[in-house]
Amino acid sequence: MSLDASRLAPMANAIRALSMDAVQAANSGHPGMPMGMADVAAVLWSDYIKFDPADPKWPDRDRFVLSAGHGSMLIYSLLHLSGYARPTMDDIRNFRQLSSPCAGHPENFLLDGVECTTGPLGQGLAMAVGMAIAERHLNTQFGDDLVDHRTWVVAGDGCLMEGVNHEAIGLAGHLKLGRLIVLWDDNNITIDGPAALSTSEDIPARYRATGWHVVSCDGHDYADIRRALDEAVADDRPSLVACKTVIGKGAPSKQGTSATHGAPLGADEISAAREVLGWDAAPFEVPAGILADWRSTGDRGKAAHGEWRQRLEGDVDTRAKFENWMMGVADLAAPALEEHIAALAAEPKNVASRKASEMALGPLTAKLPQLIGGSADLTGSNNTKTPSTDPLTSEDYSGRYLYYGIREFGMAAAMNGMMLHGGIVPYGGTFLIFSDYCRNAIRMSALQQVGVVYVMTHDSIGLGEDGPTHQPVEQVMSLRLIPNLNVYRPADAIETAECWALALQSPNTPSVLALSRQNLAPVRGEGDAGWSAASNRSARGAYRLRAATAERRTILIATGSEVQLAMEVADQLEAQGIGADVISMPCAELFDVQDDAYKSDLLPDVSASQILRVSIEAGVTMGWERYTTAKGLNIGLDRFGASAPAEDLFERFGFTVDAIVPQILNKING
Ligand SMILES: Cc1ncc(C[n+]2csc(CCOP(=O)(O)OP(=O)(O)O)c2C)c(N)n1
Ligand SMILES: [Mg+2]
Repeated sequence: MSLDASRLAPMANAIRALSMDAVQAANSGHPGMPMGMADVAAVLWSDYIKFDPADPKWPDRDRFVLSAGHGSMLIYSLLHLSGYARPTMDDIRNFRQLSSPCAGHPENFLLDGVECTTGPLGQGLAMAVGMAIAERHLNTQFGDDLVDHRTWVVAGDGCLMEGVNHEAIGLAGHLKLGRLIVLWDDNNITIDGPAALSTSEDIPARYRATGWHVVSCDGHDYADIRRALDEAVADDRPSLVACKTVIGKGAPSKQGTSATHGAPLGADEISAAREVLGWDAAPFEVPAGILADWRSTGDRGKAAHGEWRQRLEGDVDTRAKFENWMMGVADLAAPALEEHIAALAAEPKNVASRKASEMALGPLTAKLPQLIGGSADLTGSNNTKTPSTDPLTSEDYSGRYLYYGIREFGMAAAMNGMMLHGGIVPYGGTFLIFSDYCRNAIRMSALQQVGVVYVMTHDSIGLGEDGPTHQPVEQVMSLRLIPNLNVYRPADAIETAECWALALQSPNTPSVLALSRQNLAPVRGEGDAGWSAASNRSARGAYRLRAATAERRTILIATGSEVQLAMEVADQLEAQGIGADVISMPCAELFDVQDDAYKSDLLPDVSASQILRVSIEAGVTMGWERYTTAKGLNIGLDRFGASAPAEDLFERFGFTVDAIVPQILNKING
């Protein structure tokens, strides 16, 4: 609709006023960024971005990511002003309070229109890369008629300075994601002061070097903003639009300084700003004419949405395919694995769990087109590629396998973005040790409730010769600390398939599959012939793999590669007349939410002198007391590993029957 400056300026000032007033009322927050980017946002909303406030989840909407999440009042203002049902003005009045969905930083699960949770700088942009990949991929399935949208990002100096930015833009440039447009709030200010305190980087040169188109504009000149956005839209490379802005624009004595970054402006400065901006409406009031202009920004998208619906409904087959696709894979994962598990039950396999994962991925990727795999340059080690997943490249976005390069953090964030986009269920691999490289993105999967799957192989000293830099010791347990993350450590090929089914059955909970490099003897098979989702023994997180024959004196709880060891320890104990249960615990989180009856059946509430509980896991012991009690025995590794063949390391660090049995006997007899 191309409003002129006389209409756009008051629209931008509405953002400024709401931002100043909400931060002042909350007595905390960040007014500077929304005030600085208000003009750019007004142009973007009124002339470019495609959205329909009446249906915030319309699949073909443009995605808007506020990567500079501290400026959350920008997106709350935009959503409210343009007519989304929430946030209401009351929600905004209660910015940062428990009663309001207007949290300190934007949270995807609190408000429609917030496409992803942002605040950890850099990750919004990195997730947007995933969204842009998802858009191009789905376009190959459904064509321009149904999938044809852009991804817009507002990013600050911080987002561009973070290391993950390098990974994200490298991937985006390589994949030529031309519908990704980053609006950089180029204000030369960060918290500590002028950006020059810490950087002298030529950012446009860096972006150009990675295959991006770069254009800059005066972020307070509407015509110039339009010129730059038009250029960005027209270019078939991803675009960085450097919007030269003044942080806190409109606050007369504080604008242009870091004083506006993260603190209320104060009553005096706010009333002076009202003067400067010519804004005489009371706090949390927007004059009707200005509000009407804002409300009309959704008209373009509303019309486009109507036409889109007609196209969708005009073709019965496409519609069915589209709707089925968008339903996800939760109900389809276990059935897709039935034959595979039946075959394993008939003929148990002695394979590494990473190999078992590949074997499960065969039927999964063949039957579930929503699955998109990948690896951070460890495809052959992570066993993540299957015959159904051809590479997704800039020449052919229809592929289903991403060569992420050595970009673990970028990969994890991109996976979050893909899943948040919808229509895609991503899994991606790296060595478990490098979960720490992408840990905050794993945490963001959990916080945002997106069920991506991390395929993390080489899960213990069992990887052998690569040595302690590569041997996870604390990683499995430390990942268990993250809420809403399921950490699976399967014991054999059947458990691995079961864990894959469970991972895909939880679209709102991400999963880490911790998988072995070394072969694992099968512990399952018998009794698994008629396997179905209902008989998934891993579903309760832990189960009695074997019951004591002699009088039960001990319960051995083990995970992954140590389950087979626990079975051998039990054999020895039984030979000495000491009854031992073996519990396989592929997922502690799932066990923790079982009912008391189930838990106390597995772990009866009796004293350690009656039944000793023992944990066996080739990682730190801290945390295992939760299951073994203070009187129990925890077999683990509370130091770094070493470089040697796996068998030598297990021997050296006491993961042998001969080393474990005497400790149990001592405890029982002691
Ligand atoms: C990963 C991460 N590190 C640190 C912070 C804390 N933080 C929030 S905003 C900010 C400064 C960002 O500067 P810039 O992006 O230029 O924002 P502006 O001050 O211009 O609004 C910092 C360090 C964060 N949110 N995320
Ligand atoms: Mg800045």
